[in-house]
Amino acid sequence: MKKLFVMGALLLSMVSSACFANTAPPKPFGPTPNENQMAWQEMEYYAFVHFGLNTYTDQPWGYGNEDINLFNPTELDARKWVRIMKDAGMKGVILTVKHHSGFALWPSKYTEYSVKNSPWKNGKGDLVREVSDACKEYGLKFGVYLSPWDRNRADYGTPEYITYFRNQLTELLTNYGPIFEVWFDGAHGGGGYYGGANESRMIDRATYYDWQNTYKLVRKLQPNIVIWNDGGVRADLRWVGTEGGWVGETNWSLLNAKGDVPWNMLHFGVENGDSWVPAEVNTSIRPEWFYHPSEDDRVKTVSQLMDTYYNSIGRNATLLLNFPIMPNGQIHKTDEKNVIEMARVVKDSFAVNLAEKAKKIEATNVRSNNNLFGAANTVDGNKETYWATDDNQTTASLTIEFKKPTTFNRFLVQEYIRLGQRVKAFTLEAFVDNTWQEIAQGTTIGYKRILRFPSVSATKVRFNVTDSKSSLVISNIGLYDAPALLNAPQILRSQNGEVTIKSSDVGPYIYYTLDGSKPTPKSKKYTGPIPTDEKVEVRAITHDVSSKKSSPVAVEHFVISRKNWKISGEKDEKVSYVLDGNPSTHWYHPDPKKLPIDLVIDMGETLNLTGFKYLPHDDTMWNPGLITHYEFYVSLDNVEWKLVSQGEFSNIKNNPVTQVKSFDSEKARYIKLRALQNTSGNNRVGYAEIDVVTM
Ligand code: FUL
Repeated sequence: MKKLFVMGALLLSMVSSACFANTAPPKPFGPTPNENQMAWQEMEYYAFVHFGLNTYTDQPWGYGNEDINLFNPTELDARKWVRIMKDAGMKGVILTVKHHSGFALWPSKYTEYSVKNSPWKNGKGDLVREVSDACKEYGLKFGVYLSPWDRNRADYGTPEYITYFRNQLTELLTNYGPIFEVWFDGAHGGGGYYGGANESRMIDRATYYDWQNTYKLVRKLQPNIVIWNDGGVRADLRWVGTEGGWVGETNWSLLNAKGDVPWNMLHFGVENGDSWVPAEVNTSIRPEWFYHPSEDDRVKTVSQLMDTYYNSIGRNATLLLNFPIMPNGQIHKTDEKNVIEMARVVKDSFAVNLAEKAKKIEATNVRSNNNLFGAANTVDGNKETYWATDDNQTTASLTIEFKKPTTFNRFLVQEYIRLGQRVKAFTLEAFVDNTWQEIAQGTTIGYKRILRFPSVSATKVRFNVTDSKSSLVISNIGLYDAPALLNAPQILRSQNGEVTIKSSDVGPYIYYTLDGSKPTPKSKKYTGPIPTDEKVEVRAITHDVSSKKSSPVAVEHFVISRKNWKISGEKDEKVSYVLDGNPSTHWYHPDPKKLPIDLVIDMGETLNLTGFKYLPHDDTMWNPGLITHYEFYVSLDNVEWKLVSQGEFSNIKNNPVTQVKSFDSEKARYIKLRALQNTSGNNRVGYAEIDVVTM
C-alpha cells in the first residue's frame, strides 16, 4: 500500500512538472521595454509641429532677438490641425513649444519673450493650451519639444538658466494634462542674442544641463512619459542620426547606458547593448522644419512619404512627421493632401492579411510542442500571443500554405518585444512552380519589420529565422498585396552607357522598349542595368500584376554617351558624380576660390552642340550652392574659347530641376560652364549632372 502511494505521488509530480514545462513562457532575453516605452512604441506614427517667430522671419533658427510683434496668426485653428493629423492616422502630436530662439508659445510666467506679449489674441493666446485641448477632444496624445538651447536668455550658460529651464518644464508638465513625450533637442550653443550680449556661448552638453536631475523632475511630474534626448545622457528614446526619414535596416532597440554614442549606434542601435533605447525617426514633410514659402513645391510626395513609412515604422522605429505651419496659422493644403493620401495608401496596403486566410500554418519547432506557443498564434490578431521555440532553439521555419495561389508583395513580422529583441537574420521563400525561391531577406525584426518585394504568386510561403540571439518569440505575421503606386518610372543612364530604370514603388514590374515603341506588359521585363551605346530612346512603364494596371509611359532620349568624357584639372575622385547619370550624387568644388568658378570638360571627340543641361544638387536645406547666373563656352582645342550662351537659371532655387539651355549649333570638343553667381551667396558651387544637347 505504502509502495503504491509513493508511486502515485511520483507520477503526480512527474505529470505536474511536465505540465509546468509545457506552459512556462520563455524568459525575457536581455533588456526589455518598460510600460511607457511599450505604449509609445505602439503609437507608431505621430505629428511634429514647428511654428513660431521663425515662421514670420523665414528662418530655420531664430537668433533670439526677433520682434515679438511679428507673431500674429490670423487663421489659426488648432482643432483643424489635430483633425488633419487624426485623419492622417497619427496617434499624437509633439508641439515645438520653444525653439532655439527662446520664444515661448505659452504665456510662461518666467519670460517676457512669449505669446503673452504678442499681438495674437491681444496677448491672451496660449497655443499649448489650444493644441493640448484639441488633442483631448480628438483622442490624440500630446507632447512637447522644449529647446534646451535658448538664444534669447541673458543667463544662458550660467546655472540660473537651468533653474529657468526647469521652471518652464514644470509649467508645461503640470498645467496641460498628460504629456506622452518630451523632446530635448541636441543643438547647444553658438552665436545668439543672449539678452543683448550678441556673442557666441558654448556649453558642455554632457554636464551643463544636469540631465539626471531634470529627468527626475520630468518623471515625477509625468510618470507615464518618455524622454527623447540626442545629447550625451541616455534617455528613453534615441535619435537615428539623420533627419532624412530613415533608420538602419538593422535596427536594435538597444544602446549602452555608458560611453559615447557615435552615428552608427544611433542609426543601427547596439546588438548587445545593455539598455532598451528604441529609435524614433523624425523628419519633416518639407526639406526644412519651419515654413518657408520657397518650399511650397518641395513637399514630400506620396511615394516619398511611403518610403519614409517603410524606412521607419517598417524598420522597428516610430515615425514623427513634421508639419511646418504657415504664417496664417494653417497647415498648407499640399501638406494636408499628401499626408491624407499617404494614410489611404497605408490603409489599402494593409487592409487584408492574406496569412490569416491560410489553409495551414506550421512551424519546424514549437516550444514544448505546446499549442499555447504554436505557429497559429502569429495570425490570430492577438498581440499578446506568440509562436515561440524551445529554449536555445535559435533557428526555425514557419510555413504558410494557401488554398490557392496567392499574390502578395509585402511581408510584415513582429517580435514579442516584452521578452526582448532577439532575431538577427531571416529570409522569406515562396513556393512557385513547385520550387522554393528566396524572395526577400532581413536582419533585425523588433517591434515591427515590413519588407517590400515585387509581387509574387505562390501556394506556400516560408519564413526562416536563420540567426537569433535566443529562442524565437514571434507575435504577428502578415502577408499583403499592396496596391501599386503606379508612377512613370525614372530612367537614368550612367557614364558608361548603362541604363537603369527605377520605380517609385516596390511591387510593380517594369517593362521597357529601346526602339521608340510603346511599352506594354508584353515588352521586355526590366531585371537590371541595360548596356546601351550612343543614341537610344528608352520608354518604360510600371505594371501591377494584381490590378493589371500600368503607369504612364516614361521617355528618355539619350543622344551621346559620356563614356570618354573627362573633367579637366580636377583630382578629386568624386568629380565623376557630375557625369554618373545619378541625380542623387553630386560634387562640389573642394576648395572654391572666388566666383566665377569654372568646370571644364573634355568630351574626347568633336561634336555638333546645340545646347547643354545642368542639374543642380537638389537639397536647398543645407547651403547647396546652386548656380543662378552662368556663361557657357565651347572650344576645339582647350585654348581658344567661344561664349555661346549666358544668362540665368531662373527659379532654380525654388525648383531645382534640370536646366536646359539651347544655342546655335557649334562644333566643340571642350565645354566650360562658368558659375557667376549662386544661391548661397558664398563661393560654394555644386553639380549633380552636366550633359550636352546635340543635333
Ligand atoms: C533640430 C533643430 O535644430 C531643428 O531646427 C529642428 O527643430 C529639429 C527637429 O531638430 O536639431
